[in-house]
Amino acid sequence: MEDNILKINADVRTQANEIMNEYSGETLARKQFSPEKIDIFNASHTCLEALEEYRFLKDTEAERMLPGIINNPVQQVIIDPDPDDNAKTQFSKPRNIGVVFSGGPAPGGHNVIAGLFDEMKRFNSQSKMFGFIKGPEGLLENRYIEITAELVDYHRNMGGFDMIKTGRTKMDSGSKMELALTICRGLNLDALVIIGGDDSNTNAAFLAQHFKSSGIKVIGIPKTIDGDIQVKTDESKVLCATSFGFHSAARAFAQNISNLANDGSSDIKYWHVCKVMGRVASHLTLETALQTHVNIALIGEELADYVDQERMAKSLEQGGQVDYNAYGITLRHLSRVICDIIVRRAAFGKNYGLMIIPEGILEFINEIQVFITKLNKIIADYNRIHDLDFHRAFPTLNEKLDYLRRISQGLVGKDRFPIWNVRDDELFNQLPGFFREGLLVERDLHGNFQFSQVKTEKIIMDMVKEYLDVLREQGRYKVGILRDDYVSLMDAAGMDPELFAPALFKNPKEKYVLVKPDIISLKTLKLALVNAGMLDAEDEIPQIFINIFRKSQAEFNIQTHFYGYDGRGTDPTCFDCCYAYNLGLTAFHLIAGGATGQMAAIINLEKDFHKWQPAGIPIARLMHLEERKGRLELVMEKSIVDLESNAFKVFKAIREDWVAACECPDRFRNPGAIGFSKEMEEDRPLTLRLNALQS
Ligand code: FBP
Repeated sequence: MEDNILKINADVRTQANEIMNEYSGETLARKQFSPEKIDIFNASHTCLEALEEYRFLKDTEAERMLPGIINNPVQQVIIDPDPDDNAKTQFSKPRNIGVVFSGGPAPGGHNVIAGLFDEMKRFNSQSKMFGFIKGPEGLLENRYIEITAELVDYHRNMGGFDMIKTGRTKMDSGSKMELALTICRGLNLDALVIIGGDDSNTNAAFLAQHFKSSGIKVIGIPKTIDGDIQVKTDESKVLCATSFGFHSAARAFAQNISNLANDGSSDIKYWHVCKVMGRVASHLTLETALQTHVNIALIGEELADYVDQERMAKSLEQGGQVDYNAYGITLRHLSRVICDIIVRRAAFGKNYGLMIIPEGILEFINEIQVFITKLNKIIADYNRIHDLDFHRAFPTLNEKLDYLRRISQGLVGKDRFPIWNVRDDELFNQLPGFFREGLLVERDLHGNFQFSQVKTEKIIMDMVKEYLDVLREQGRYKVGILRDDYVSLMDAAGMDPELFAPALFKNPKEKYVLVKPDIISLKTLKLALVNAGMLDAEDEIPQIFINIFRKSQAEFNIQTHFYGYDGRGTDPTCFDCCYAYNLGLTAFHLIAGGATGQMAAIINLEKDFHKWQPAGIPIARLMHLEERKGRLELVMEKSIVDLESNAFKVFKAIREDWVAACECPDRFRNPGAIGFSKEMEEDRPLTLRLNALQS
């Protein structure tokens, strides 16, 4: 290997490097693209106008902990036609602005910085921007770089957060906030912009409160591929339809899944099972399903609403009692729902397909949710009481299980009713080892359960496989054979297809014929032929019948895929480039207008670009108490899929078509690659477009 490298002469090496360093035309177009600015930002000055018609309830804990920002109104950025001298000074004074990425990467992040940078420099070329390295950790450790025009230009419209990296450090103590304040003061910052998800915007709110008297403004930016930052007022007016990054990630997942659809429906032997990121919420799954029309897409939020009607009816019939166990879906029942679709498709010759499972689905499955909540508390309590972290104290699964067992036996703590009882212990130990390990995985710094680390798809698909085996044994899982194929085969073998069809098939006249349920082996095949008088008991089964029987036998083969990190790192769609860039511009105008504790947002995101309206949303009004690390904490509320939304209702109404358990062809949709041209701006999340439809 080394020898070969040495043999390349310098000229070849230079030319080779040039070839390999060329950008594709697409990437060049992307780097040179200037996202359109919302018209307001072409004005020489803007001001902030309070929109009193947008109202939110106040959380009493938020009121107590964030008194300095709780009364912020929703503000829209509007043109100031006649700015006074003070306003002009506010805009043109040199500023120092700090910026930090926080949480998982999301496509478009670099454009937030670009928008903020361009606008800051437009008003004063002496202004400076500092980027803290590796997220809030850099802020606490005073690690930063000055962001230059070259750096910004290099990253325009490009994916990732690599310009200044990111991290998940939580601002969870007064001392950390004081340290952050000291560092921001040291840099003489006028403002700090936190580009992050719900937990990072929670950080932003607490920092805004803590920094209030210092005059340093703190502005949050709605970032996350999960799409779970959505803001509606009490009257359901949409202020922020989604976070930036959501569209790009969903489009990237959709493109990959659509490639699988091409492969899967060509070499028709696999069910492709795709786990898709998104933490608790299934927004990404819903969007990806709408983009690709996969055969099965599970929406966690819907499963939580599930009622086993059969069970309920039975219990009411028997004793007139409501059976509360009928509420909520179990893993077992979920696997039955999936099997039903697999079997129905197979009957039409489609023993293959595509399925999407949201990574957070476990949150909506009662029996598992109980474990997650209880284990959260046990781990958090242990960490609070002991010097050593739970996972260091009990590094192996067996040690962890042993600790749990001791809790259930009352040997740990003094609770008469331990949170982990003998029944929990028994049920938990019935789960496979890999899954127990997954449920015990370390929580992230914010106390979130790390869904991305659990092999959810494996536990579900193992149960599916098990039940399909049962159905196969019962003769209910079979591959339908195209009648024309059957006829050709019989003709070629010199047999009369019409004569034998009634003995072999339960639906001999249909376009897809299904071998009778009681024919599940060569033995039962022979029996059926003998009973029908087509064969003598001593005769061998003619090979043609064996071939037909084999064609009807259903193998269940799966390929599993995980889509997450790839979508987080994709280059942004044109929509996200524009959205994120305009969020950066908005952040500057909020700062110049004196706002703090606000999250920059674009109202009317679901509508055409010329209707976009920059605004600031009071973060404190989006906060509520939530169980984190085993106790209640004030955090920004995540939004989950609204089962009353148009997007979900459309999906629900259409999904049976996508199952395509009929003679029809599959309905897969190819959304195409994430391209880059001016026209692509109109390509925006389908969920947003559907939600904006008027009925
Ligand atoms: P954010 O909420 O920080 O935007 O991160 C989103 C996400 O990509 C989730 O979809 C996923 O569950 C999680 O991050 C994975 O986190 P990690 O990077 O720690 O593996």
